[in-house]
Amino acid sequence: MKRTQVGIVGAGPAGLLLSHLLAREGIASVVLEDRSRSYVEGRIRAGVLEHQTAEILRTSGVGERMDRECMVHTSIDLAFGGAYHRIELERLSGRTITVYGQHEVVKDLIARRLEDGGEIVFEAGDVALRDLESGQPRIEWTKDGARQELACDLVAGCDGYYGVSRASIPDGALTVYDRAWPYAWFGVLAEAAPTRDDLVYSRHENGFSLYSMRSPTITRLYLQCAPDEDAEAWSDEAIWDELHRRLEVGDCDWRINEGPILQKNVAPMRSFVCEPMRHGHLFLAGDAAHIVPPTGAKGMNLAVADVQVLAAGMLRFFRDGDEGGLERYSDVCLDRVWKVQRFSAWMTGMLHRHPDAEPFDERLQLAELYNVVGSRAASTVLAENYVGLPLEVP
Ligand code: FAS
Ligand code: PHB
Repeated sequence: MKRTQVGIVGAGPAGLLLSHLLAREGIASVVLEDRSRSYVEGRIRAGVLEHQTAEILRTSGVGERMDRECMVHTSIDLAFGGAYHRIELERLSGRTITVYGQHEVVKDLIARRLEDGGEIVFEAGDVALRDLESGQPRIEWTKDGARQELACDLVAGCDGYYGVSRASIPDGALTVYDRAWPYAWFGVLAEAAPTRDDLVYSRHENGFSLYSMRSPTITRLYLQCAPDEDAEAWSDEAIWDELHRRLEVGDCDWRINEGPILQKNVAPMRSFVCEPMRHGHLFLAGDAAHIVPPTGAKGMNLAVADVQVLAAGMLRFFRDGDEGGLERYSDVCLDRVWKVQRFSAWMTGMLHRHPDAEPFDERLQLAELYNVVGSRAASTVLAENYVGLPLEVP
């Protein structure tokens, strides 16, 4: 039977970064991914890296292309009440954000792991976790018709919300907190040069909209829609009309560039946390343990924070035989997870049209937004959370 120190399920940002950080400390791992390499590298997801996400990529030696191709932003704009309102992130928090697609981070991490001789098994079907509570956990999968098996000391479940890892934990062992939001995001990726430097979050009477980007030639845009919206029912013309309507508000002299739509899809919005983020020798990280609505641009950043804590705990375990870091892993991560859940729910509640909102609720929502942009203290709270709260890795 194959053997390694850490079996990692999932080749998204969490699994790949964990494998990379462990390898830098001489700890062996095998990553098992059920999709193909091209699929995971082509999956368009997050776009905004917190300060320390960019830093850990840079300091761990996988930030070169990011530094060449990314866009560094010092502000974001909130559009509401017929006007634009700037939140000066760097002036208020001393930090900036890095705009660089998650799929680019995934490409960089895969390339580096393979360059370093790392093992990533793509198209690993029917992954199953065994003996998680014993001293000898195992992972099974099927590849090219043959059932494979891996013995490992520790298992990292980095396989996202729909993965097998959390589902492998016995009923009753987890406490789950779950909220489905009454709307979704209609995501559009367009071959159209961005025409504005900063991201725009717009609260409009028709619904929320977000203007973002991926490169000097690719714009990333979102429209609030119903959870069961059919993306294919929207013509390109209808999409652009609604984006212009919701984003080019008031006296703004700015127009979105139109261009070929490369991808469009509807992503449901959920807030989810499972506690604890560990069961026996299985450690959950990233979306496998928690989901946040994307309004705060936190999903991937939270996954990156988890695996920095997990890698440090695993290093103490393998190097010193000290389980202290692993024993505190869940508590340390959940402290941050709930702060980020709060921020993401606050941003979401403040900017989206709620189907059952009363007129009073809508005026309260506007008052919340005016309070944020009218108070240095309130806009500093937004800025500090948006660029990323300091991460203490024990
Ligand atoms: P991931 O889901 O990225 O990776 C998990 C990996 O495990 C995947 O490659 C999957 O194929 C694999 N896997 C799943 N089940 C498996 C199994 N049984 N066996 C083996 N492998 C398995 N965040 C933002 O900040 N901004 C956004 O705009 C944004 N948009 C999103 C849109 C969508 C549709 C989704 C689903 C999420 C979005 N997110 C966004 C959140 C997203 O970026 C996640 O937070 C981020 O991908 C988390 O990374 P991981 O935890 O590594 O999980
Ligand atoms: C993105 O660029 O995809 C993006 C940016 C900010 C968000 C969510 C998504 O809050």
